[in-house]
Amino acid sequence: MTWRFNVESKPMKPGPKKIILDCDPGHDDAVAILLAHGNPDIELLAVTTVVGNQTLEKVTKNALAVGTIAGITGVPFAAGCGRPLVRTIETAPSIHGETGMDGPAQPESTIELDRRHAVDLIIDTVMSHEPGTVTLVPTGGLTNIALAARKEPRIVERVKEVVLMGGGYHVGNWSAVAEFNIIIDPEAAHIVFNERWPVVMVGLDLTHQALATPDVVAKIAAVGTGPAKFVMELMEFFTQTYKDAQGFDFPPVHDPCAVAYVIDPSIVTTRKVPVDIELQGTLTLGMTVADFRAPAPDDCTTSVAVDLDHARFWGLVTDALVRIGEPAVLEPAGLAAATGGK
Ligand SMILES: [Ca+2]
Repeated sequence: MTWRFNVESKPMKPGPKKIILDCDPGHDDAVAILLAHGNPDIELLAVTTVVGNQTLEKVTKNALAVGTIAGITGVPFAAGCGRPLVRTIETAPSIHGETGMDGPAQPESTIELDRRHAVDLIIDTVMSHEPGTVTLVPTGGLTNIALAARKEPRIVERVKEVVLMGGGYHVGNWSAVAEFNIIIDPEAAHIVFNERWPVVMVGLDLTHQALATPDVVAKIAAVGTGPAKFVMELMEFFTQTYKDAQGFDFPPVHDPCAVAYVIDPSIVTTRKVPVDIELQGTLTLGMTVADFRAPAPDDCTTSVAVDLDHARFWGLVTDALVRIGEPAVLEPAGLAAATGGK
């Protein structure tokens, strides 16, 4: 064998990480969209919506509003499934309000919805990119992702990994042991966790470390832009509902943790463990059952997020808001609406 060296070649700097954000905005989904858009190491290929925190119609309207506030252009937004695969619709007004994103006023969207179904947009996007280059980041129920895997099974080996917010290996938030995104469509979660693609579960164990503490909110306030003010108003509402409904002093901002992991995996410590979804339990439906017995089997494709670097995580969020700045697409009237006219 002859080794050839090219003295002029330099190590290639890896390009931005390509992601599809599948979400149900949702206060924390909104922050996830802003982080994905504002971070230079992420290329946002598509934003897709799924029933969850509120009805599909409401969360889709919210996604478009966030896209408008962030000044996102050239990224397709598409609506997906309006109900879970098997179960009836369950939404979360106690946390996210009647609109799904209560708190700040919303501007009229300047973004036109893509005409494709989200499932088709996900498939088209994955199939039209090089294998191993697209990461799926679901931050809602897994209905769209499960359906995409069933409709076009070839996406499973083409997707780089699925980094999802959902589940929890020792705590629930919608039952004693189940987390909202999983329990609202446990059959979809079962499909996603049992496919052969790598799955990183960014669950409550991790996201309950991502609290929007007063020092964090002060740093966001100091950014001083419309989008930053929008985030502050989201956090104001979220703080109150998390206090009233779940007894938190400061709200856990779940969804951007999954985006942060994609940006810089060193911010989130993970551990490889088999995870499966309970579909039969009378008390444990939707539980993400993690098997911590060591060693993990060689063919294990799932890992769970364990520890968050709180300061670096919120540093990423604040930095993204600084980079987004004051988007030009927001007319003064729209900005006034976006920030409650204050
Ligand atoms: Ca969500």
